Amino acid sequence: MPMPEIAADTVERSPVQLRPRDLEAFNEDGAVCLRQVIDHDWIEYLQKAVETNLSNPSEYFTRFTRPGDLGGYVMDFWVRSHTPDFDEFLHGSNISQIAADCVGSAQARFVFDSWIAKYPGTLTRTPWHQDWGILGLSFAIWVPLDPTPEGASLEIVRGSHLWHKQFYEEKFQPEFDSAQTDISNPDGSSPEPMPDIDAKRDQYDIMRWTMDPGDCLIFNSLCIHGAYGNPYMQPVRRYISRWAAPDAVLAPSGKLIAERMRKQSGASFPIRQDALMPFEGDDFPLLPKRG
Ligand SMILES: O=C(O)CCC(=O)C(=O)O
Repeated sequence: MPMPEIAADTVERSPVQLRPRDLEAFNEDGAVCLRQVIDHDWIEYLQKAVETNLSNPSEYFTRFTRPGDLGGYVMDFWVRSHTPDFDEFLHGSNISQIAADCVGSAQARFVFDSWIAKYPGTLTRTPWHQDWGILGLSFAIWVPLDPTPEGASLEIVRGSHLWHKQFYEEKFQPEFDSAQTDISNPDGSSPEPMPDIDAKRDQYDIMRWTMDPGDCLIFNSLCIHGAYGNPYMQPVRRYISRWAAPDAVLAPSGKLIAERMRKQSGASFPIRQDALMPFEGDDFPLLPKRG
């Protein structure tokens, strides 16, 4: 495995503080795009980390495109514990400071991470979905590793985290058992299938951003989000870390996270899908705000 050329502790950490208007957008719209807050040395570091991981994928590596499809859409999960360079980034960069600002606390709970690469010509889209599994404030920090035009960037339905509705996407989220509801829908109903947003795009307030390396997009996990493939000539890669407030707990719908917890702590660890479990163990550290 090639060693990264820069040592994590030699990379400077840029001070960054979310402004009141950033927090307002995060709370009200469900997402905020911060411009040029991640050092470019760290972006290079992450680009290399993705390539290192790609040459030795984890058991969670997934290819969404099928043989014969144009382009390629691939991702790997829980990469921090598989490829230590991601861990270096999480501990050495200002990312935990950004996360802690979002929860208004001195620390934020790191939950898991992933990267996604979509190669030129990919038609396969990231379907509209919500990220379930955590009860309490939780969000993703989506860090583009390549220039990412609007047409390949993440799209978010403004304010959909406040609808108090759970939607599932049957093909993309087969692990979600529709009985595992986290939120009481206002009408007391169960999670419902995701509406066909693309068929009625004009009826939704869809936010999207052209993004460059150094930017990041923070979005509430309950926001409906999705993305096109990659109709451009260059690959688009992103590193996504998922965070929660220190007091957030694993929700009934967090089956994938619970399975991971069980795997890490031995076969005797119970998956109690009926209960709300605290996040435990080295996989889910509380990372301090710094800077
Ligand atoms: O970047 C993408 O295409 C999808 C990211 C996403 O849906 C997520 O992180 O939950």
